Amino acid sequence: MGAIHRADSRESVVARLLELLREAHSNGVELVVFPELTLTTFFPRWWIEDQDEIDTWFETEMPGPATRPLFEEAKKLGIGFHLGYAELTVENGATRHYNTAIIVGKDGNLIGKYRKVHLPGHAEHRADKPFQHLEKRYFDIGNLGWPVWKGFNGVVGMCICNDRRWPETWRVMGLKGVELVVLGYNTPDSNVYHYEPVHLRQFHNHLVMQSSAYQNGTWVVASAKAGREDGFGLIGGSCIIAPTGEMVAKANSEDDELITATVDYALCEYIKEHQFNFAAHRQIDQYGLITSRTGAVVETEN
Ligand code: CDV
Repeated sequence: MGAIHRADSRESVVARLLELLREAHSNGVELVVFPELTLTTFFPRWWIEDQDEIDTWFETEMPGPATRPLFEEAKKLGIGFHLGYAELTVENGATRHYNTAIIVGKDGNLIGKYRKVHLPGHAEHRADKPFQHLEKRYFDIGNLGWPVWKGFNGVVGMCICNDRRWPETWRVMGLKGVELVVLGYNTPDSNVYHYEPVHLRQFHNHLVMQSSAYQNGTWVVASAKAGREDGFGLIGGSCIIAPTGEMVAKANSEDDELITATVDYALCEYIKEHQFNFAAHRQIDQYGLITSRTGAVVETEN
């Protein structure tokens, strides 16, 4: 997806999604993957104090009035889709805000929902910075884990943006036999905390997804927002990665653009049965620290 500006309405974004959906359908596509927080600009870049204003970036129902045409058109065309959005809900009497994604099947029924676990950024206003990254202020930590579902002739899972940088995300789904991970991301073209060249940010983006695809024998479809939203750049670089770790399709524009690939699940088996045969080679009695310690502690033997 190209840029979505602060003033753009949900309806105007959905009109763009419908165009992509129709183009995908005419190309024989079965599943379309839209980005993280598809329906709005990447609002965590702004410090907003008024909770009512913050809540205007969130969806209280899915589908709602603005998104229903997308669900209806997808069902009519018999095409599935993945959509990232900001979710406002009430759980056990408490209001919750999640960075959420769903997969809808070709029959229009919900296949699954995921809520982002690894929220990046900070919660306080950093007035000295040219932009903010306030996911830790605006969202609650996802509480659904990393489920996988049968769908699209395989085993499908999701993660969202910063989740893709963490090996734990992928290994949990890998241990559930995932064959296709779909994800959306909004990666700013500069680091809010320190200088980092754009080429390095794009390199890391692809590096983590290609290595994770290989290490878990899964296809990855990664859908970015790109271009400049109200002057703030996003790296783009949407791509489709095979279980070998090889990239088989990549966006080359910063606008709305369809890229496609045919997913051959036999390639998952090739990796899962040989190099990354978990049952044959994993040594779980050696991995305890991974779930018992959060931060690194220097712990030498001498
Ligand atoms: N939306 C994100 O999660 N963005 C992060 C940035 C902050 C590093 C990312 O991993 O791309």
